[in-house]
Amino acid sequence: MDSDYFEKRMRELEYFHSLRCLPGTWIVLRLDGRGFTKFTARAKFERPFDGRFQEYMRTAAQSLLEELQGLYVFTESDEISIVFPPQWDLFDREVEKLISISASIASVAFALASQLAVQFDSRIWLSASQEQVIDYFRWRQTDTTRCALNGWCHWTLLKEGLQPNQATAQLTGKTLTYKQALLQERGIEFDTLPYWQRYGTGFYWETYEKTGYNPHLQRHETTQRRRMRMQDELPIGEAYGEFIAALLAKSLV
Ligand SMILES: Nc1nc2c(ncn2[C@@H]2O[C@H](COP(=O)(O)OP(=O)(O)OP(=O)(O)O)[C@@H](O)[C@H]2O)c(=O)[nH]1
Ligand SMILES: [Mg+2]
Repeated sequence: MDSDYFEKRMRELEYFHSLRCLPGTWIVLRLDGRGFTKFTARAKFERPFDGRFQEYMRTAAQSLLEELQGLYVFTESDEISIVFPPQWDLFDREVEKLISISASIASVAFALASQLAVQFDSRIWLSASQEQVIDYFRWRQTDTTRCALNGWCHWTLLKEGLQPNQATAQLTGKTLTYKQALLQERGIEFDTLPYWQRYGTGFYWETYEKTGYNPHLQRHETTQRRRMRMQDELPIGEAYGEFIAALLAKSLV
């Protein structure tokens, strides 16, 4: 067989390899821990929230921001969202690369930090609109609060001896007020629980000035440096939208 022809035929079957994220769009990668309900139970992490688990998630989020040079990364529960500006062109915006490499980075960072074998999946969210990116992050933050309240109620009822299906039945269709009251009756004030549990944690780049001595010129000089900043008390609601808008705007100047 003609080897060039053979090579071409084989390459053609790498069917998705030419897929790229649309030019000029904002890209968000969302990563999620695979089977973390079972994994966190096996590894005996505290329920519904464990500070150590959160540290490992933060390590994975920071690693993504660093390796992929994103604008902003947000983490809550077992998920991480990272946003890239329209002009970002790492890996030529190849879909296969973005998904597989981001999942590898998060899995390895979490696994090395925790010494536990884990996997993350990854998906791509695209939009040409800056407003939609803001909505995206507000959506994930709202989901964080909803899941935190449900998680606290669920595990509180289980600790009282209910079976998972009984706890689910008791909570299904109930209002936020009902759920908050359920916790309050048991001495848990939802509004005073740690911020990161209710609203997530963000990381972004900030610039700062560093003064050092230049031995060649024999004088002190001030240079602009960049460092990663953690925000574990994120603004909420509209203020969170403004916070995201300001970060996105910085990438377009
Ligand atoms: N114990 C404990 N569990 C946590 C913590 N943070 C997240 N989780 C659990 O992680 C799970 C995340 O849920 P999902 O992503 O919907 O479910 P999953 O089991 O990971 O399944 P897939 O994502 O579909 O693979 C939930 O069961 C959470 O309770 C934590 O701090 N402590
Ligand atoms: Mg998961």
